[in-house]
Amino acid sequence: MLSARPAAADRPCRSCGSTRLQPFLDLGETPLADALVRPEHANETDPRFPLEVAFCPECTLVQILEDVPPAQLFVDNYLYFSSFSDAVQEHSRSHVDGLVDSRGLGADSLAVEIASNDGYLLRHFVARGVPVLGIDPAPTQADAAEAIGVPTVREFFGTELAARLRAEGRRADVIIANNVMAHVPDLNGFVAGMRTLIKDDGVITVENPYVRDLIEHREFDTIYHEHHCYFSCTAVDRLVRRHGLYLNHVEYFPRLHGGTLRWHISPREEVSDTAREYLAAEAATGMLAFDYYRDFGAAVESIRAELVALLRQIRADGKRVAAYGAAAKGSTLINFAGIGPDLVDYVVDRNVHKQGLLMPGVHLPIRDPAALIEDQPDYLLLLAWNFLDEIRAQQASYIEAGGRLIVPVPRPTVLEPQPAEAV
Ligand code: JHZ
Repeated sequence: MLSARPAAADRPCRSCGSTRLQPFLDLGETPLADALVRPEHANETDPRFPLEVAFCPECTLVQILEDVPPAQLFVDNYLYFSSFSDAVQEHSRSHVDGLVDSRGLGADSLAVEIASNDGYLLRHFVARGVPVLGIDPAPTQADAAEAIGVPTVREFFGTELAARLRAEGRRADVIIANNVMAHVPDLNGFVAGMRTLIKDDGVITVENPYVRDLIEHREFDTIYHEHHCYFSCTAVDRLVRRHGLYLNHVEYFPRLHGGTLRWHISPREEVSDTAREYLAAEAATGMLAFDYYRDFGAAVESIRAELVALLRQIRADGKRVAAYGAAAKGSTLINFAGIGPDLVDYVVDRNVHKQGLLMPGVHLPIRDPAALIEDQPDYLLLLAWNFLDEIRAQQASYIEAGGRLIVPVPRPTVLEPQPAEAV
């Protein structure tokens, strides 16, 4: 089951091909983070794959060294539905409104989204009368998208699909790629495909968590096999220039997925002051050199030790802990830290497709959040800490009844019951 992996020193950079990659974090062997387990397989051992992270000293891209075949990662039993977060819905709607208004999009335009999931974003173009095309190989999500009027090509995106669409006469005025560029093993093919599909005066917007937040806020749990790359502006700039595209503008959303950047990329070079400032700030912060990443592994080790000690103490005091969010990042956290049924009773998640299944690896059961009110565990470990505000609002009754939230990063903390700032 494990794929043969070249030694770190031999593995070429996913962007520039350099063979001088410098590893800085080893999370051991972890199960696939989104491969939730059916109860009938509870007694089986899930496949595990090495999870090691490295920095490229030539193009600055942070990346994992392992490749799991995409069909195994995203199609079989892939249960991530973008529409389950109100915050993501609102973020998408305002993004679409901004694009339609600023670019004057209308009935003759085409908006393409790569990894369109359940149509959570393209639906807003449809509502504004702009033709859309979704691209997503995950069948359940594509069915959901089609059901709300979002036509979806059920394939992985790359040079081949882009060339085919272009040959059919389809060119995009806007391409949106949210939380997908990190997911593709063939990064250069993905960017080359976007260049093929975008009109010469079009714009591509790409969103992804910012590697600076990952490092500075210790968000190590966002590392898993689906995420091949962890981007800075510098790495994106160098990547897209190789394909005749320019990083022209940058927006920052500090509360989305722990800190997200939106890069505006076009065939025409029109670099904004903001984009220049981001690039300059990355150089000034030291992000372009290995030293910036060197101590991250030690920081992650101390989070693991502190979290396990905290949970053991809670257990020793005779109290009970549940967890919130059967998120992919939750799987990295609990498997890396070895948090099993001895420390946490169960996980809750409002995605009905996940309820009744088991978390990968440690096999904690996933239940409806209603269980918290019936059961009132003393503590709730927030695996989906990126949705702290939203979850805290939903769980007001649990908190009023004495339940306490624990956030795991940037260091394990039991939150006070009164409203506080999100991580
Ligand atoms: P969530 C996902 O990662 C998947 P994950 C993907 N790999 C990616 O790149 C990142 O996002 C960016 C649930 N929930 O979104 C829904 C509630 O139960 O942080 C999810 O199962 N109640 C494509 O999986 C989970 O929590 C709620 O109120 O780490 C959150 O997972 C809300 C808001 C969410 O991402």
